[in-house]
Amino acid sequence: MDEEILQFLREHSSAFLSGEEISRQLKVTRTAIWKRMKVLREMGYEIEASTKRGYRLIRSPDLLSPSEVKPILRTKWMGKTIHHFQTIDSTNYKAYQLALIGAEEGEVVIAESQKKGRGRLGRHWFSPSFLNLYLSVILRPKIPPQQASIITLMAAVATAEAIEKFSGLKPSIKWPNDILLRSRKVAGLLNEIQSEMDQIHFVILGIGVNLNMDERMFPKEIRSTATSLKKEMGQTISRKAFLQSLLGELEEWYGIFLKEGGAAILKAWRDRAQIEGKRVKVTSFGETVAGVAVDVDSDGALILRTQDGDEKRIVAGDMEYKK
Ligand code: BTX
Repeated sequence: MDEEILQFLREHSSAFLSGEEISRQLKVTRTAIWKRMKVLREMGYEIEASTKRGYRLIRSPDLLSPSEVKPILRTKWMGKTIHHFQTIDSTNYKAYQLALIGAEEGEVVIAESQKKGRGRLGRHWFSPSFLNLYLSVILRPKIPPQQASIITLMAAVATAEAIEKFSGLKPSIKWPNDILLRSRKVAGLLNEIQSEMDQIHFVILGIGVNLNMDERMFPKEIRSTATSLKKEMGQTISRKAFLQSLLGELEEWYGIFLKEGGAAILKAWRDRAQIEGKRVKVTSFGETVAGVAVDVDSDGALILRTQDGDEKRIVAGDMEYKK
């Protein structure tokens, strides 16, 4: 009902709308409208109320609800359906459940906060309210599961491009899927797939971007390794505007993948990551290996030359650069 009230107020933003008119249109009591207005104000909507004339919308908060986001989206199909939550366990989990019951390609789940934001390998993604972006996109590419990692690389490239176009700063990608500004993590990606032997059913692209967190807001344990766009740009970020940019880039890069194949994605990923020749340490399944990074292959695996000159292929893990 809140979305309907807002839609109605927006359509008449230059005039007052009486409570009676709204309650007639939405077929609810005036008391119910009054209660919803109170809730909307608590959410940050500035609504002028006059006993004689009714209600008027003065200003909207930077919320990521469909009624705020849809009018500014420039995508053709991505984000046409947005499932928006004030708070949720994890947008990835929700998107997965929706995909299982038939949600379509391009449907998006957004939350203002996550109680159990998920990182890779069961780790936690810090997801406080109203500051950042927590997003999961459902894709249904007709590709075999072996090619799924290229979709992860694609999402990393699209996120880095969105950050660059939005801020003018130059983010880099750190294997496997961290997006860094000045060597600090500004965004993380967690992609999950559901497939059978030779066909993917769906991919969930989970993306978290730190937008408006100040340094003191980060938990101590990640304060020196994480950053936000606000911190890097020195100004408050419009989350709506950033979301518009991110969905635009995701749609474009996914289109490039479908049209030109994985090679175009891999090239863009390599340009961003500049991994070749870097001295690194990788922890994978409890084992730590040091060496020089050679490349990332089309499956997203890291190729490492170890101190004994052997080449190792590492499919999953955490990488650190060595000085
Ligand atoms: P990751 O495992 O590479 O990174 C998780 C690690 O990053 C944590 O262990 C912690 O050290 C650090 N960290 C936690 N929160 C933050 C943060 N906000 N900023 C910077 N560093 C942090 C990365 O996993 C994948 C993250 C994906 C998050 C999105 S949000 C939308 C979607 N839904 C969901 O549950 N997860 C994804």
